[in-house]
Amino acid sequence: MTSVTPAFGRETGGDGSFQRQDSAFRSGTVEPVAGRYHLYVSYACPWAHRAIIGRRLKGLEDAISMSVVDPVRDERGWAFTGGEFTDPVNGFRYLSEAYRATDPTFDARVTVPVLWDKELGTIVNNESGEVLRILNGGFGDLADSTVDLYPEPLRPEIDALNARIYDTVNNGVYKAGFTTNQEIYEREARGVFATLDELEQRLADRRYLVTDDVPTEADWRLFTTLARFDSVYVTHFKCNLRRLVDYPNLWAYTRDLYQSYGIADTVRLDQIKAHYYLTHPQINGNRLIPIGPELDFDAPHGRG
Ligand SMILES: N[C@@H](CCC(=O)N[C@@H](CS)C(=O)NCC(=O)O)C(=O)O
Repeated sequence: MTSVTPAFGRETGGDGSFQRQDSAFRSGTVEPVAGRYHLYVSYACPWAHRAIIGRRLKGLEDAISMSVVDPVRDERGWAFTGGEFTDPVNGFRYLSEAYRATDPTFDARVTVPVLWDKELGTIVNNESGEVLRILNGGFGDLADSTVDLYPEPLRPEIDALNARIYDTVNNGVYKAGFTTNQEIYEREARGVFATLDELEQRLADRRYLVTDDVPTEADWRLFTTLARFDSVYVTHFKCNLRRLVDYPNLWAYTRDLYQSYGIADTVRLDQIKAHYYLTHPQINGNRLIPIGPELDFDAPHGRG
């Protein structure tokens, strides 16, 4: 019944579970200097999507440059393959070059997002939750001070939501999708829907997870998973008890966020689908990209 073939090398536990590696570079310090920092991202990746959204919401697109890796990668990892996927800052061919410039002994998995310091020529931080905090609070007058994704009085509630949503939704879909163990798959997949069911109730009488007025960090961290849910996680990661579109509140909430603050432009479903369906051959051996589903993110959301 169960198989324990390691699918992800060092990120596979002895029981076939997926165990995400810790991010290696965790400095929280930036100087609010325009043009000094650079973001390396993938539009495909839900973690990098947090950083793309933070940069947009805080009005930091002129102050912090950004380059995008090709969503389709091989065993050499994220790459700049030309065209829209180039690195004008360092001319890297592979994102691994940024990691090795920072730590020549680095030999773990190279991930996005990466916040890069052009002056020091090193990675500042490669943990997406921390990068989002740095974008929210670290850039002083360069950033839009009217937007605060992590307001002081709301922090305990945001932290609690983040912890639950990280474990059972953001990373929950990965734990369900990447495990080689049937029991772990079932437990993790059911856990995803237990949380979505709860969030569906929560969003019945409030516009956003924490407040009615404005989205916080907790909303955007949930959003990047929901935006990928029906196109990828239902099929590719077998989280198929329900679809996002089967949840009236969660689906309307997703459209509400999608249609606000110029976020639509950050959701690149073509790159998202290409990445997942083409680069996990252990899950999708024939590397076909599904034609659907047809989703209308622009349909009126009727919230707020
Ligand atoms: N803890 C990291 C995780 C980031 C992560 O795992 N990103 C994935 C893409 S979704 C990645 O870069 N994977 C490397 C690969 O697929 O080779 C964070 O939140 O920043």
